[in-house]
Amino acid sequence: MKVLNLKPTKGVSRENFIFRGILELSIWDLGGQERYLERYFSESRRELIFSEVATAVFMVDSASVNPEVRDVFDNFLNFLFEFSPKIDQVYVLLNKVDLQESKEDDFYQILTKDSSGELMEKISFTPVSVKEGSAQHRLIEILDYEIQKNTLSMQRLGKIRHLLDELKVNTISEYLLFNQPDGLLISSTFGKFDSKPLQFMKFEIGTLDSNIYSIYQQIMELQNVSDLSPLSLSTVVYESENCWILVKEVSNGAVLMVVTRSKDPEVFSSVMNALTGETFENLKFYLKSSEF
Ligand SMILES: Nc1nc2c(ncn2[C@@H]2O[C@H](COP(=O)(O)OP(=O)(O)OP(=O)(O)O)[C@@H](O)[C@H]2O)c(=O)[nH]1
Ligand SMILES: [Mg+2]
Repeated sequence: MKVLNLKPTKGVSRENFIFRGILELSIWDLGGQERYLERYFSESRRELIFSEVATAVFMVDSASVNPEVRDVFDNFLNFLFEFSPKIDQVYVLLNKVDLQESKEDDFYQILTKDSSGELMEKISFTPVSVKEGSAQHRLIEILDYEIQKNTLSMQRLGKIRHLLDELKVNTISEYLLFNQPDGLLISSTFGKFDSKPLQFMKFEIGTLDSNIYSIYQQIMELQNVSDLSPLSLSTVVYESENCWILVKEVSNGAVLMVVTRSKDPEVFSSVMNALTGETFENLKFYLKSSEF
């Protein structure tokens, strides 16, 4: 929905993001207007723009086929391989395939004509649509591949998975750990658990838009409690007919979701204990990358 009203990117827009709660990204979105392209390729800027790139994505608008894009693509590849020689794959997304006038095949021809086999092995083309969600899905695949290549990330994921399994055994419940900013799963006692395209959204827990706080305040006054601690929505309990669902913030934008196997009061208290215990503290530790 947000895509519909986007303004053209001015120059380079930078954003930091932790993907799946594990991979620290520094994203450089390069605006595609001609005046900016000239700057990126200029002698004084090209090194700054193209060095230390871990993952490169080249996105084109397949609905407006333009043979001049080939020059831009060649420059992009040349400087990328010159200043970031470790790059082994470049991802080209042929966007807007949802439109009838989309000509991704023509674009593919323009971008690959006369390219060597060696170069072709380094480039992967995917027809996508931001509107339909397949572009976002492809980016997630690309970044998941980065996680898999990164030993440290895989080690951290292993430790986290182990801790979740430990919680599961002690409390007869299933555990799912989500990355709050994008709602993607970090790890779970179910293993893989995918979102459908366009289901990427923030994982938000409830709101405090009610008079709970003022009632709590009054009760504390009646009990003569002087230093009133603030209410926060770090833990929320939901109830279904046959289980409890608890959601608790861990750290670093991560939330843990617990689904109990039964409504047995003992199961509930074991979960409450687990969420304040040592395993939970360890989980916090492994999610804070700087301390690892
Ligand atoms: N139909 C359709 N329109 C899209 C799609 N993706 C983007 N658009 C539209 O295309 C226009 C340009 O999208 P942007 O994301 O701003 O394009 P950009 O490549 O970032 O442009 P620069 O910032 O100038 O580089 C917007 O009006 C979007 O709504 C898509 O998959 N399908
Ligand atoms: Mg843009």
